[in-house]
Amino acid sequence: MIDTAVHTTSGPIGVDMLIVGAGITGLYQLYRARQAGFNAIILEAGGGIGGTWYWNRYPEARFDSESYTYAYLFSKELYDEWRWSEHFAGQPEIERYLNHVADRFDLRAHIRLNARVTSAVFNETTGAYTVQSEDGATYIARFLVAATGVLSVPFFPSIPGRENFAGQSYHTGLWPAAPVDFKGKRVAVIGTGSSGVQLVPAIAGDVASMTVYQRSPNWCTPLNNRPITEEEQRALRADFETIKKTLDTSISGFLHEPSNRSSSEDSKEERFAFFETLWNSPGFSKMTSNYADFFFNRPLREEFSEFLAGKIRSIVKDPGTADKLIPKDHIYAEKRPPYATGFYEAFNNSHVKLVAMKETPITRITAKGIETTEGFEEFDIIVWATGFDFARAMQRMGIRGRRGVALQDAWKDGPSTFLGIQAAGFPNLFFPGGPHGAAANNPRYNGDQIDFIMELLTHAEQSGTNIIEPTQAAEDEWNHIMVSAAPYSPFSPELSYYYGSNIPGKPRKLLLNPAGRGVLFDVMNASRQSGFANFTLSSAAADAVPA
Ligand code: N01
Repeated sequence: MIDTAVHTTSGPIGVDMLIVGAGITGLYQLYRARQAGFNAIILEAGGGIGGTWYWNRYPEARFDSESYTYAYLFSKELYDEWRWSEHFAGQPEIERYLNHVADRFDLRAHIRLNARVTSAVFNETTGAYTVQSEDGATYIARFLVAATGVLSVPFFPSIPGRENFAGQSYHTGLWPAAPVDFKGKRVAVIGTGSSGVQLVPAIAGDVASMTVYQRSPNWCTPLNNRPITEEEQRALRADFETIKKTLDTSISGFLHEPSNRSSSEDSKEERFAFFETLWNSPGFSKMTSNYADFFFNRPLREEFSEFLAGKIRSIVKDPGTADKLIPKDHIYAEKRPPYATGFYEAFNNSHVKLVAMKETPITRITAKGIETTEGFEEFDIIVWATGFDFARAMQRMGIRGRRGVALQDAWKDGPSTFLGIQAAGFPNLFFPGGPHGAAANNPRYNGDQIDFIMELLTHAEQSGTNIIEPTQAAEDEWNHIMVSAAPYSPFSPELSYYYGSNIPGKPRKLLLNPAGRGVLFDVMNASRQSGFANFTLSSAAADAVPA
């Protein structure tokens, strides 16, 4: 095998596994592959390690899953030696952690930065992919893993004149490495999803003025972040095995205590008292520790939304602004809720203004600022917090499978997968962390998928085969499970980006795994027990792949 870390010739580079993306998923895949003896490398488009946590470096970007539940659990030594400073770590700390992991496990030498993949074409004879990257290199990879994430293609809405703005403009998902100076600047923020609501309070104290352009309000609740105390640090270490077991097995992939109480056991007054406890509890526990019937009881979610509307009115001093910040088009959990600190409070500053775009839409952007149906405002900086084209990245890197079929054509009506890890017609392509995989705390699900992929590769190797592809029947069955479970998901097909609804012209299809982790585990276990019978395993000619 060629050691890609020191390879200098100009010919194609042969590798066992080429992983695209040096985010949380890609790094774990690289670790597992190298541990199993594969000659594996990562190609990463960015100039540093971290994936999402490299690109999204806007002020106050941070986890909204607890740091120790989002981080790796594969090494007790790593877990023991890394001390998260806060329950929900900020981007700089997360980036440091991922760089530490790369160094700690000798991964860095096998990662090529600034190497965006431009094409990856399957060769039917060799069973390998020919992969080209923007830096001019060509690779021949027996296995191709797209660890490209679901929130990695930033979306800019097509607002007339967007490109004419002469001031500074930034997308939260493409934030520059050099800090942006907001001091004394007139700033527009467009978008109030998780990114926008984190950024707005973070810069409110610096800016001369800020106008937040909100198309639809979101149900934003407090993150309730705080430093991890010494006592908690000790407990986190002492309880590693229990914590790991819970995170490895729980449906949500969180540590939050699920409630076994039904809402019907309480009076409305008692329910509101419980909601108050949830309001003061960390991150996603507003969902995961809510009443046991929360996801099956729409009136309960309407009541929770009523409680939240009361909270918004109590925080925001101007009743007109408060009313605009209360969602009318959806109830809690129909869209992925953001968790932030001080978002609503920011509007109590006289220099922070809200524009409700449904009442006063943006008509155009000029060199100097933004025009709405109500007037024009000049800005020095526009921040686009307008989200992502979910699960799109792997369809934009020129993947072609059997008979030269492009993945983006095969998936023109939406992704079709088996276990959210492979697609028929694209042998030896794996995409942990892609569509149909996760339904809650992402790294936990993505890790489950990678562990399964490694078992599958080992099984193939032991059986003397090297071309792996799910059967069409297995894929059809998994798609059927996804489609049948989708109506039970709380997310709105019309409003949630999980259905692709934020991208004009994108097919509406639930891109998560609505059946959840339990079903993912069940189907994976059945596959293992059957000797991976839902995959077709075959062999390329022994000398077909360059050594
Ligand atoms: O993107 P979003 P995001 N004109 O799609 C608006 C993760 N994340 O980057 O709701 C004007 O949620 C759009 O309006 P509407 C997390 O999974 C995690 O904020 O479509 N506005 C919305 O307000 C999150 O869910 C953290 O009407 C337009 C906003 O832009 C995901 O990333 C932090 C528009 C986009 O919101 C995405 O979050 C940050 C238009 N034409 C992100 N088009 C953590 O804390 C869209 N918008 C871990």
